[in-house]
Amino acid sequence: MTRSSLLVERFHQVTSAHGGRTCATDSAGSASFGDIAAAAHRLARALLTMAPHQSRVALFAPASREWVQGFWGVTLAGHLSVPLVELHPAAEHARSLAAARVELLLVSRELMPRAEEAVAALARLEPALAPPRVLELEPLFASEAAGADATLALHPPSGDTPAVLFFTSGTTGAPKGAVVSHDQLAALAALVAGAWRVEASDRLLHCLPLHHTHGLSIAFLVCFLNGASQHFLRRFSGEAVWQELGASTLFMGVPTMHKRLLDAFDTQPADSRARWREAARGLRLVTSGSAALPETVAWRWHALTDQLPLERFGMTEVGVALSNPLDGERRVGSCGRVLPGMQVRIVDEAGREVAPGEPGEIWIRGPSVFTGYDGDRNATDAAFTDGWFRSGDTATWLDEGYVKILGRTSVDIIKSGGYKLSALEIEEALRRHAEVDEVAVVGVPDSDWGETAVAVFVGRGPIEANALREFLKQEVAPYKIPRRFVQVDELPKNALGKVTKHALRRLL
Ligand code: MLC
Ligand code: AMP
Repeated sequence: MTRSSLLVERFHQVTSAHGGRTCATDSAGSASFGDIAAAAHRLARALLTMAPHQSRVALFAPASREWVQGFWGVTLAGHLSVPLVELHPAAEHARSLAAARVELLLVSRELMPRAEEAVAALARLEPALAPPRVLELEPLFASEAAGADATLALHPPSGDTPAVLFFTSGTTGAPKGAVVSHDQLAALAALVAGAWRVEASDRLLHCLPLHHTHGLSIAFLVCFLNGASQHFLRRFSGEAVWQELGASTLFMGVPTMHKRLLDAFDTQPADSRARWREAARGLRLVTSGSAALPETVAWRWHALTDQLPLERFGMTEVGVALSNPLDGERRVGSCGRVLPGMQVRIVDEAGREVAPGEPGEIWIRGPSVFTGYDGDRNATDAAFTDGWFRSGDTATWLDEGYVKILGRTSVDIIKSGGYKLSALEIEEALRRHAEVDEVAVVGVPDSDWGETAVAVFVGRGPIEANALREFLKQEVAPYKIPRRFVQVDELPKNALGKVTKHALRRLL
């Protein structure tokens, strides 16, 4: 028999040990661990009264105390959380609701009009699908919700219960739903907190989106489950981060954020620079992940604070596999060494370990590796070999066990500002435009975003880039919209008629 959830066990330990201490703050106020626990229990009981069995619950709230309470309410009820974000247009929300077969949609009051648009878009997309029941979040925390059974006992779910479904871009067009269980999240939080010594004395400045592993598992859960407090910024802004940094001990970001912070710093007058420098120097730890940290950015942080950011390598399906050490050598240009508790191989095409200095694909095994792609057994089976998750990243061993990431093996995966984009998903969206005949999306290097997506297309007539941009705004998340559109007479193809993306990339 599977034991009960370590995630829920840890939640109870932390909320009782730190009940009166601040857990989460946002621009509107503050909540203690005790406040969060009380609200989450009320929500869980209301949810279980409405949906007694493992249900799929989408959470649509800004990064805030309410989001934290909503997440734990769904988790304590043993339901599966499907985190949605404000950034996405109704059409993308509708596709997520349909793909995840969401039964309940929990919405913060202010986002209710957006949720209604999403449900209307869902009805157009899949008229035969039963729409989710839409519930306003706030009344469910405030008191026992109407009809909820206040005496309902909350039994901890088992450790293998699915906890979160993350949509992640793949090489097959539509995003896949990666499902992570209670114990996998608990394992990730324990491994990372151990390596970075995250403790109750820490305060994280949280400005990452909560629909991905970095913001939800690596930042939010690692801190929450270790009694650290966190301040939520609704969205990243260099100015707002600098203002809050002085009261924080931890900052976790993607390389684009680090670069923007340094660029903002450089434009300040001397007195602000002095204050900001002091704030940055007061941080215990700055981490970077989700994309390669440019060496220039790492050294600029060092010049400012005498500390290098701690770079680590993670993945939705994996958690964190490699990390530079907290105390030892933080090596610029490397993601560090295998995180204790995880296993990593770098292999050639035949699955044989490569020698140090040789390139190969990273394969990963460990307690935080995900359960599988939702409802897609074939894709899940195809992602593993002998229990090892094949990452799709090319890397090489440096000396002393350090690893360097060299890039993605697939030309169809683009990493822009830390978001993973599928070229095929963007191409499919563009093909829905009546005037687009053929299209190929490729990633090109960019000093701010790491990489950006460029759409090269053949039109049925001349098409303005702005028309395509406006069209895509209704279809996909804004960060998936290519930053450049190039109209051509024809796309380069091989003898089989397939677009040669490597050749195309060289032309841009
Ligand atoms: C925003 N835009 C982007 C973009 N982010 N375009 C391409 N790539 C991106 N990443 C668009 C905006 O919609 C806007 O379009 C224009 O660019 C300028 O926006 P901005 O206001 O300057 O950007 P901002 O909204 O501030 O976003 C920048 C950012 C954001 C860096 C804060 O991209 C971000 O939050 N990135 C983090 C992604 C993340 O958390 N990844 C983790 C995945 S998990 P317009 O049309 O309005 O001009 C993972 C595992 C692991 O990878 O190891 O961590
Ligand atoms: P995601 O699928 O959005 O979780 O993104 C995971 C991917 O981000 C990995 O497969 C890598 O391609 C990339 N990534 C994460 N951390 C790093 C890093 N430190 N350096 C280079 N690439 C990274």
